Amino acid sequence: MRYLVIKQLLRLCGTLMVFLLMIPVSVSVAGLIVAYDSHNNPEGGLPASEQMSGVTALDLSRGPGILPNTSGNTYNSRGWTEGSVIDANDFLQWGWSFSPTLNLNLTDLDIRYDRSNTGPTQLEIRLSINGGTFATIFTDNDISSSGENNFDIDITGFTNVTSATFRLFAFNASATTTAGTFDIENFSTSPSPNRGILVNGTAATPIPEPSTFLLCCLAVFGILGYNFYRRLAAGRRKTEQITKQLENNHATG
Ligand SMILES: [Ca+2]
Ligand SMILES: [Ca+2]
Ligand SMILES: [Ca+2]
Ligand SMILES: [Ca+2]
Repeated sequence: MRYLVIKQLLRLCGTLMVFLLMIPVSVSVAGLIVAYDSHNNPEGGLPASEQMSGVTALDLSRGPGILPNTSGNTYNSRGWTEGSVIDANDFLQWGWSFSPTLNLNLTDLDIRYDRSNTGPTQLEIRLSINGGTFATIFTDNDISSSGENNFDIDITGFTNVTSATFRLFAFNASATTTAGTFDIENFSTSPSPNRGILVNGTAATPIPEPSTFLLCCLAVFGILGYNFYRRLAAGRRKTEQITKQLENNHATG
């Protein structure tokens, strides 16, 4: 009976070892990749306020066709085209130039903005990953002059990202002078009062050491158990031999 229980335990050990070997070597962790705390910055680029460990963030910056608007507290710009299509030079830009993790997968973009009464009424956000061509990820044909939140813009189609450049092209302003402005505003509530742009995603990280430790423990337990099982089996065979011998002696005696 004891011999059968040990045999079953050894089988279980083997199954557990195979199961642990099948566990993937990394796990996905959801998180913030870059975020920007919107401040007026007449000098130009605004560094990211937060970035995922190891990521080299790009500044929030302006294309050559727009200018900083010096009034107000937020990242405000003027000089947006009055045309009904985008001007290739009138954009805001953000993102990151390097990520050490090859398995960085994007999930969503959160952004809050507004415009002045004569500011641009339409916009388009485009994204380029790993130095590739820009793809449109979001359009807004009615920019609110009192401010609007745009949560969870879907960017799940962008995977294995090492670098990313977002460009927001605003257009269809009714004045390109100081009056026609567009600015990034911080969210007043969730996801954070100190962020106006957030890019989220998942990163693959190595699985922690405990699985390796467990595997070693199981291997040691398996070897010890196997030796014990062999000794027990040998003892059992010896007992059977002696019993058989005694029975033979009794039969011939
Ligand atoms: Ca312009
Ligand atoms: Ca504003
Ligand atoms: Ca809108
Ligand atoms: Ca979000």
